[in-house]
Amino acid sequence: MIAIETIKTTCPRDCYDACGMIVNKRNGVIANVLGDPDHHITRGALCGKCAIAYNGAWRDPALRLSTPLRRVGVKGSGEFAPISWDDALSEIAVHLNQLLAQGQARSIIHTHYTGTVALLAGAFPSRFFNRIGATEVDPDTVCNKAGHAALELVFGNSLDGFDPRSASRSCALLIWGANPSHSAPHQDKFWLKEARAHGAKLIVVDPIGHDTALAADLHLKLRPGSDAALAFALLNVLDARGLVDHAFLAKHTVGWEEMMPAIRAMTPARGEELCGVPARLIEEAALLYGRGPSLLWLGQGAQRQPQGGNVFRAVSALVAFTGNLGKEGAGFCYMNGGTARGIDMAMVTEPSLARDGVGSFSHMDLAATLEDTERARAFINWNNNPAASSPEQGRLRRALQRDDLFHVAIDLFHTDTTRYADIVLPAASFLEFDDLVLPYFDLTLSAQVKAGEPPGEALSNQEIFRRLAAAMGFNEPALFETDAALIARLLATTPYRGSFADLAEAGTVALFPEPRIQFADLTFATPSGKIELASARAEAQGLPRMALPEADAPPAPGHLRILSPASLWLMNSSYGNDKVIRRRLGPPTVMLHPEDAAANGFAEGDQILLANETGQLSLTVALSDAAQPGVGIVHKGRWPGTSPDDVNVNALVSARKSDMAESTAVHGTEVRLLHPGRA
Ligand SMILES: Nc1nc2c(c(=O)[nH]1)N[C@H]1C(S)=C(S)[C@@H](COP(=O)(O)OP(=O)(O)OC[C@H]3O[C@@H](n4cnc5c(=O)[nH]c(N)nc54)[C@H](O)[C@@H]3O)O[C@H]1N2
Ligand SMILES: Nc1nc2c(c(=O)[nH]1)N[C@H]1C(S)=C(S)[C@@H](COP(=O)(O)OP(=O)(O)OC[C@H]3O[C@@H](n4cnc5c(=O)[nH]c(N)nc54)[C@H](O)[C@@H]3O)O[C@H]1N2
Ligand code: SF4
Ligand SMILES: [Mo]
Repeated sequence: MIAIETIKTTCPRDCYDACGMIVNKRNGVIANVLGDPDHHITRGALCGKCAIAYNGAWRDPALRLSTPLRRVGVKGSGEFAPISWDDALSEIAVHLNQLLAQGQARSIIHTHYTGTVALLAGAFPSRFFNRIGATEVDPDTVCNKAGHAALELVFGNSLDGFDPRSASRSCALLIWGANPSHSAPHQDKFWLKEARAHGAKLIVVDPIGHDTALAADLHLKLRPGSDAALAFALLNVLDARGLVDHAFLAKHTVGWEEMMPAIRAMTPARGEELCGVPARLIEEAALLYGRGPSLLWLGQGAQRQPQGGNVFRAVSALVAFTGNLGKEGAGFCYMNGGTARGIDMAMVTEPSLARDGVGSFSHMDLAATLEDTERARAFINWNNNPAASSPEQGRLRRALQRDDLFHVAIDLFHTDTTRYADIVLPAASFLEFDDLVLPYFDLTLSAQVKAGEPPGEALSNQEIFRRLAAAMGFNEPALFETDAALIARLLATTPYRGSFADLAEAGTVALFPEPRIQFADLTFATPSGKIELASARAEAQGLPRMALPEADAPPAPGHLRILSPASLWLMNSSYGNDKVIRRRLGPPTVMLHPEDAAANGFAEGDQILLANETGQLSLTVALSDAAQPGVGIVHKGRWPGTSPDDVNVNALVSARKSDMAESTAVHGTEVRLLHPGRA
């Protein structure tokens, strides 16, 4: 008799879709992991990358870490020997307790991010780091912090987005600096198509002609970093065509009058000069969006520019000038946080454990900090792979070679980062324990359900830090709270009235029967209680009082702006070790516009060397009209160790910060194009 069992669970990766999944088990063993045909987003198939990796590398016992390891070779050599959990945890505890006894808690640096964004596995370990008073590398600074900071200035909240279900009432969807065809494949395939079938026009603002942009009604293929100028040009048209909602401005905003001179000066013709977008398209886009109600999806690409904060302040002014808020079919979304669903992340992270506070610095300063023997004595990374994902790759890896930096890495796999660790701890994957997932696009709630046993002795992040807390001799109950107890407490704070077992059966539940109206009461957590288009708070932070109508200068001849957005086949650097994924990826390429390639003497398939003061990277040339002159595309996330010169695109990315919140300016990276033989 074959025993068949089916378990519903949820993909907890850093992805807009939060897919529902079906795990089929045969005789107690996972046979396959599929998309849930009944899930409202997924409707059957997982994305290509997860369909491969969750049935490949993530369940491959030969690739998964299954026991704690201690380094036996030189740092970076990748030579390790298995040790017991007791030995591993007591060695870590001895090191950390020594630093605490010396008053050096802040020199314990930890970094974490997107391995899983489920509530417990993504955040519970912060309790431990709060308790010891360690220094956290501010995770959002490598991804989206400039955008958060900008939206907080303008609206008082960056984590309250539209409810995607409201799109059925919208006349236009404006997608600004996101690529759903890669980063939200199911929203692309279903949500966008259905909104358009209901009559919404789709406008995409992106320097790349990606699949979502090509399918749009209008694609504004602007120069990278010229978004603020484009936003002002759109506002110019709205003003000239009488599409500004003056009643809304008067009642719910402050500072709009101060923007008017710059708006009146940014004619579509001037916009075309600065952004490279034909004036006619600027006119058409403004008319479509301005008619409303319209939704604005603020992706994460545009705010990863050197002036990304300014860009977000300028673009979000479109919402205010057209009164696209507080009503059906209108709004903007960067991402949806927990508050509207009753979840307070402090319940998971327990900041009150930090009796003497904690430290924090920008991810852009990671390499410089790890080089510093005073500021960094121990380094713990969990849920991330900085040797692949972080800027200043060469410098970072040299810092990781420091013999006097005690490094613990926690991962499912041996990565480019674990190579440098003193102790490697094996983590259980999301298929191997229960958790809660709070999707960040939809306003739903999902269960992550244990479907199988972890390989060997691997443990969930939560369990690792509970055991480490015990090894350190701590006794605060919050450090030992069980998963079941915390899940039950969290569930009780949401509008959902079932138990975890009920949720596990359902998979995903809607928490609001009707589409939630974003900012329904039109009150804002800003000092004035209104949308702040001009802001004294910004001035106090040393920022301009309001958004400026600026555009970055295009690169000099012989130089390229490199964009390194989400790859179709990778999730950040995850899956880069899956052999099927690697076949799909092919050799590492830079996508060039045919005009650029011809002007610089390159043809399809040629080898090319990209170089700047931070580093260099050799790649194969791929020609595509998706690029534009002056812009090269190198998707993020390949494993350096799988590339011929042992680096990926982050070898070229400097520690430059954007204008707000010390956040990444990765899409502002400029390089020279060189012929390898002649370099
Ligand atoms: N050039 C360039 N670089 C970028 C970006 C870019 O646009 N361009 N984007 C940036 C962005 S947006 C982000 S968010 C960062 C992301 O960077 P990271 O957060 O470092 O993401 P990954 O590289 O995928 O690393 C996640 C690691 O967690 C591991 N993991 C998975 N599940 C678990 C688990 O349950 N427990 C533990 N302990 N580990 C687990 C995975 O195996 C993987 O090694 O990268 C940034 N880097
Ligand atoms: N397949 C896949 N999906 C992913 C990820 C992945 O690595 N792979 N990563 C996940 C993570 S951590 C994140 S943060 C999200 C990110 O997903 P998105 O929000 O889609 O962000 P990105 O992929 O970084 O970039 C989106 C777009 O921004 C554009 N862009 C770059 N510079 C500019 C500019 O100056 N102006 C404008 N208007 N656009 C610009 C790029 O061309 C790109 O098409 O995706 C998540 N989903
Ligand atoms: S990464 Fe995104 S698209 Fe892929 S399975 Fe997970 S939630 Fe779905
Ligand atoms: Mo991200």
